Amino acid sequence: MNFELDDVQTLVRDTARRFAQEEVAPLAAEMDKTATFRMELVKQMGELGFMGVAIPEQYGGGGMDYRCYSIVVEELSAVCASTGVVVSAHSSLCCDPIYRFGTEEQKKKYLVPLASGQMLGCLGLTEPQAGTDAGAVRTTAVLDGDEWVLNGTKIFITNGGQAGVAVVIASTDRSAKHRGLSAFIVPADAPGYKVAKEEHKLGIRASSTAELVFEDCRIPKENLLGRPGEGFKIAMQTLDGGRIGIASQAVGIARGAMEQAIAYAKERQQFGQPIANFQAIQWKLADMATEIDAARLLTWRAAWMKDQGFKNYSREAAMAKLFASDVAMKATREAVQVFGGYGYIDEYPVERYYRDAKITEIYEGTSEVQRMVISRALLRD
Ligand code: COS
Repeated sequence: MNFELDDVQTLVRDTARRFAQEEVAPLAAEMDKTATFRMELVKQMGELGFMGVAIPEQYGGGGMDYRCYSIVVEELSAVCASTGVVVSAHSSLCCDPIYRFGTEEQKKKYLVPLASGQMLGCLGLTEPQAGTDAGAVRTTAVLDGDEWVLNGTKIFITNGGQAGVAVVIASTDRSAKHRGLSAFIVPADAPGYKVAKEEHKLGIRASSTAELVFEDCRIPKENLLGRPGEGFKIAMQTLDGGRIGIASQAVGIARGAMEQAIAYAKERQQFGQPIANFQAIQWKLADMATEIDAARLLTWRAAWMKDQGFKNYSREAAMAKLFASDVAMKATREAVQVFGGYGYIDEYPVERYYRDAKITEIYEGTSEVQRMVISRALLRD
């Protein structure tokens, strides 16, 4: 693995950084306050290739590698974690499984508009009783003639309120438990598809987190993704990739908070001098920078493995997410501390970073799940 960015990766980083600072940063506080995502950003990001960074150009994507994807999510999250997760959930959880497991027809019909940013995608996996125990999905899919009929409820679905397409995991054989789960491509305009509720959240408030209800929801027979019974493996492999996206988001949140803290420490005067002159502040910044670099290296290693076509990179993706989310929590907590009282009010953005960081320890597998994945790999090898 090369530590230096190549020409394409450098261009992607510079473009994403400029876009984040010029187009996203001015909207971030308002989107957080009103808990609404500005959908025009999706269109703009689609034009830049950011809605399908690692999807080949023939399917509407940017045709770049997974490291570029990680860079884009980091840059967006450094100014707005909500925008970071909109891109990450869309790319990793919806575009990626369709690209990897879809037929040529499915890719043409669904992946092209998704990866080019014409519409947003989501993954419907979690249910009220199937969170960490993802194999306990109760939503059912029954074949009726030329159509699958879906019934059930999905909760905490990132992008759920705005998605045009959902990849949905449902049971086609209850007796087979997780081996009876299958994956489906469900367009949001399918009859019986309903966005039932939007959640009000502590952080990433601009990104939609919705409950989706399927009531005799009918989709064509050919919208089965992969083979019947492959749904759990598709979901797990999809989450392996998704965890690289969330690790990248966590790195971005941590870096954004550190940059705010550095700027403030240079400008804030106490005892007749900038607080950056005090060792208590310097050490906080030094620890943040070191941990952020370590988190990014873990994240890029997992991205590199995915790019190289490693069959199994679950452990490395889990390590990256576990470590990076912890770094995001620490860095944002310390950034608020550098700001003192000003860090606790919404005059400065660090309080938003602090609220946004928490979810990285929860979604796409809690930190406890990441430890399960890592320790199982250690004990199996
Ligand atoms: N890739 C491919 N296959 C995988 C896999 C992976 N990363 N992880 C597990 N599998 C396979 C196993 O090989 C096993 O296959 P067989 O049925 O052929 O034996 C099967 O899936 C079941 O695996 P396991 O026994 O490890 O599953 P568990 O029920 O113990 O669950 C955890 C494992 C908890 C790690 C898993 O359910 C998980 O990741 N949960 C969190 C889900 C999550 O992140 N939700 C957030 C959603 S936000 S979109």
